[in-house]
Amino acid sequence: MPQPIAAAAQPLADRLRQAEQPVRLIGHYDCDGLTSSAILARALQRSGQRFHLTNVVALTPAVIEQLNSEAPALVLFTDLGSGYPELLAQLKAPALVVDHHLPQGETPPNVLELNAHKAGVDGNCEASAASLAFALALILGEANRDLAPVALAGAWGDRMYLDGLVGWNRTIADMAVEDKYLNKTSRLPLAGETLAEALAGSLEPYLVGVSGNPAGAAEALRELEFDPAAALGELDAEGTARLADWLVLKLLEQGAGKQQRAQLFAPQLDLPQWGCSVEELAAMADACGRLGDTSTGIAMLLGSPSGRERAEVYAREHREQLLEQLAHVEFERGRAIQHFRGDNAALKGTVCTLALGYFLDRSLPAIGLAPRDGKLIVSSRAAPQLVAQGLSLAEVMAQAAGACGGQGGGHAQAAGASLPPEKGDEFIDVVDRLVADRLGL
Ligand SMILES: [Mn+2]
Repeated sequence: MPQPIAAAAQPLADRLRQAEQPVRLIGHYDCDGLTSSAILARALQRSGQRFHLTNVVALTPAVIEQLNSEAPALVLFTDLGSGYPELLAQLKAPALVVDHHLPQGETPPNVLELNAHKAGVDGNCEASAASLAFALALILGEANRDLAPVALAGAWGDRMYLDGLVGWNRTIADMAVEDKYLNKTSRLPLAGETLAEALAGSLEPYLVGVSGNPAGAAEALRELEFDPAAALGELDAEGTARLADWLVLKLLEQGAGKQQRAQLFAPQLDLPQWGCSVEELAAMADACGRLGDTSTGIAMLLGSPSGRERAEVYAREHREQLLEQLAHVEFERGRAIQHFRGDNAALKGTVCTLALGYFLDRSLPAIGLAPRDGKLIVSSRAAPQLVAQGLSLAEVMAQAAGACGGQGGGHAQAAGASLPPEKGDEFIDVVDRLVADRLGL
C-alpha cells in the first residue's frame, strides 16, 4: 500500500478500534459509495464492531440534522464529505471521512479525513472511495484482502478503468490476481446468449442504432453474414476477429472516444468467487443505488444470495432504461456546453457519460438536469482533453450552483449540483458562461 495512504488511514483505523458504541456509517448511494460502505461494514463486523449504515443520495443539511438528532458516538462517512466541510462542521459528533472527491476548504476539527488528494494520490483515477476503504480495511485486518473484488467494482463504478487501472487501484488488482480472486481474460466485452442479444444489449460499447434495438442488431449481423441466433459462446477465432473489426469501425464511424475504442481490447476482469466480472459486479451495485434500493446493493455485496438475485434483476432493468434513454436523448448545444433535460434523475449522469464517450461532440461538456424531491439535480461530464485544458467541472458546478441558490461539487471530469427547481435556465446560462471563460471560447 502506498505509504501516504497507509499513514493517512492509520489514525482512522485506531479511532475505529477504540469505538465502544456502534459506528454510524453514512455512504454515498452510487456504486463506489455502496462498495466502500460494504467494505467498511464487513471490516467493522470482522473486528467485532457494531455499525448502523445508511446510504444517501448526497450529503445535505437534512442528513446532518438527522445525525445530530441521533447523537451517535462516532460517524464514518464514505464517498462523500470532503466536498462539504461547512456541513461537517455542523455535526456535533466526531467523524471520520473516507473520500476521493476534491476537498473544498479546511477539514473541521471534529473530523479525521482519509482523502485521496490529501494523501498525494489522484482521486480521479488512482483511488476511489472503495479503494481507500479497502486500504483502511487492510489496516484493520489482513483477512480483509478478500474484499479486493468489491474495491475494484467501486473503482470501476467511478470509471477508473478507462486508461487501464493505475496507482493504488492497479496494486489492488495485482493483489487480487495473486490471491486468485481475479482472472484477466481476453475476450470481446459482450454478454448474452445469442449474437443478436449481445449486440442489442450492449451498453458498453454503446452501438448507435444497434444497442437497445433488436431489429437493428439482427440486421447488422446479417450484413456481416452472421446468423443473429448463433450462440455468442460458440463464435470461432475467425468470427471473433470479424466481429471485432466491425466493432472498431462502428465505434470510429459513430465518433466514439479513443478510450472507449481501446476498451474493446482491454482484458476482461473475471471474479471466480463472484461468478461474474468486475464490470458486472459494478453494474449490479450501481443499479441497486440508482433504482433506490441500496439495502439490496449492500446485501448483495456482503454475499447474500437473495440480494444477488434481486441485484441481477435491477441490473437488467437499469440497463434497459439506459438503452432506452440513450436512443432518444437530444442534447441542446450552447456556446460552450451541451445539455438535456430529463425526467429521471437516476439516469442523467450515466446518460451524459455514455453519450459523451460514444457519440457526442467531446469538445463540449455534457450536462443533464432532472427533478428529484422538489429540487433540480444536475450531472455534468467532460472529456479528458477538456480537463487537460484546465476545465474543472467541480469548480464550475460549485460556483454556478452557488450563484443560483444551490450547491455543487465533485471531480474535474464529473461533477454535480442541486438547485431550486425554477433555476434551471439561469443555471445553464451561468455554466455556459463559466465554461466558455475557462476554455477561452
Ligand atoms: Mn466515488
